[in-house]
Amino acid sequence: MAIIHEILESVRKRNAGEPEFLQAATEVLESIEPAVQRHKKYVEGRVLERLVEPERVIIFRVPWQDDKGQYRINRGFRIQMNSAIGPYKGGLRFHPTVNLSILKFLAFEQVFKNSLTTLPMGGGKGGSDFDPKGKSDNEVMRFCQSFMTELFRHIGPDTDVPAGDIGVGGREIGYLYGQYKRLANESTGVLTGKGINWGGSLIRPEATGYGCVYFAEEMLKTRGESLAGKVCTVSGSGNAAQFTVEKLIQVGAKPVTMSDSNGFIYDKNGINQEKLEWIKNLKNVRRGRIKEYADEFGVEYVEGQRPWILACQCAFPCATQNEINGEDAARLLKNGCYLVSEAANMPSDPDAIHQFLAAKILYGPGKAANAGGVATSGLEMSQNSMRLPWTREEVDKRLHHIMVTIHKNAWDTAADYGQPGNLLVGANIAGFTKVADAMLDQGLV
Ligand code: NDP
Ligand code: 2IT
Repeated sequence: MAIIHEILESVRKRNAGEPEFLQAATEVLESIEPAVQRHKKYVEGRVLERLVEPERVIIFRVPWQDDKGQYRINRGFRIQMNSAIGPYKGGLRFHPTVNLSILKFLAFEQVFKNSLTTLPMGGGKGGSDFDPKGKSDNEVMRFCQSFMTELFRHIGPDTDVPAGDIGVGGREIGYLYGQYKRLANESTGVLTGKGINWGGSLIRPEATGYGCVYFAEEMLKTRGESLAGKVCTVSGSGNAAQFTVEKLIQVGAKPVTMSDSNGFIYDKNGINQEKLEWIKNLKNVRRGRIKEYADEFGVEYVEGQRPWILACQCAFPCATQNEINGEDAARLLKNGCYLVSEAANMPSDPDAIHQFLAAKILYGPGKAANAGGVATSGLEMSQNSMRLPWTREEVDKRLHHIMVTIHKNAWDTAADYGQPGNLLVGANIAGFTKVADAMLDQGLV
């Protein structure tokens, strides 16, 4: 459709040097073409041009002092992408690779993902090029306090509610929340992923991984199958990966790999709950490297590679963007993989996605498959507003229901637009139309 290509051309010119943002914008805009063709109001209302322009971008200096007394300076960001259906909502990433392009891609994805959750949340993302690796708890605390000293004036429980992402887990949320509370002089649900004793929700730590496996089960159900007995490769060993593996174990699947940025371990007998607890301690407490698992349990460690070289039936990318390229995808398909459920954001590059869709395997795009994390953040916000916590079973039941609903919505929408089974098209169109209609209802904003 000419109009979409014109808009994308302009987006490329206006955002040159932002490859990740352009990748995300291109994928979404190209895939929603059937909806734009069917409903002229989106073109007339200039909705696409508005969607690719963040409502607000905040960039700030984060000065902090290391343990040696040296001054250090990092860059902080918050992208407030779209508030059409609720307060900005999305995680904070602390990683040396963080830049405007990466956070804009994540914020853009978040808008459609949050729309799919069925909860009233707009989209945002933030973070810093700060690297928590090798830093002491005190250094991380001083950094978080400085970061929040600027961010606090831009967020609030009804304005913008950050959470975790890569490099931001329970420890960081604690320090960020403590500083927000001092500055704002109020105890509100301004961050999610809080500790269970101070406003957090049960199941929030588990939610991204559990949700991604629930989504995979829904995909398999369309073929009359389940995860029981399936050999699964998993990348990453952080929050998303740990609880993906935990749920895979619970449903009787066989997770055989986990990784970090140095390499992956291959446990051909399957990672069991006991070994997973060891990994949780390694990664969340000792903050060590995944290689130590191979030494501890006498299994294979493959340095400098990702798990996609192995044969598996199902793959769960849980680390980072573009971690499955075209070559990886071809190898996965050749080795018999027929389900990819993305816990990470944009882990498959455009070539990989193209191959998955062409092969008609079960492909669950991140904004649908990993929406359980932010959905449970939404449930944390609900509990904070009620000042009443739900039980573990209650939150898990709601999470499961949301994942089933997202799958059904993406599945039905794909069929409605003539592309049955294409969950990428289904998720993008379903996420888009809700936000776009809200924007039109609210006038030129
Ligand atoms: P964590 O920081 O807990 O874990 C990240 C994991 O990914 C680590 O094992 C890390 O290895 C690895 N990793 C990070 N960057 C790279 C890289 N450039 N190359 C190779 N490996 C890398 O983060 P999460 O588990 O929270 O996040 C993982 C993915 O899930 C991200 O894409 C995130 O956006 C997505 N996600 C997270 C949600 C959440 O609620 N936390 C919700 C939805 C999606 P190393 O230690 O070596 O860096
Ligand atoms: O990518 C994501 O959805 C997250 N990192 C979780 C965001 C949130 O607000 O819980």
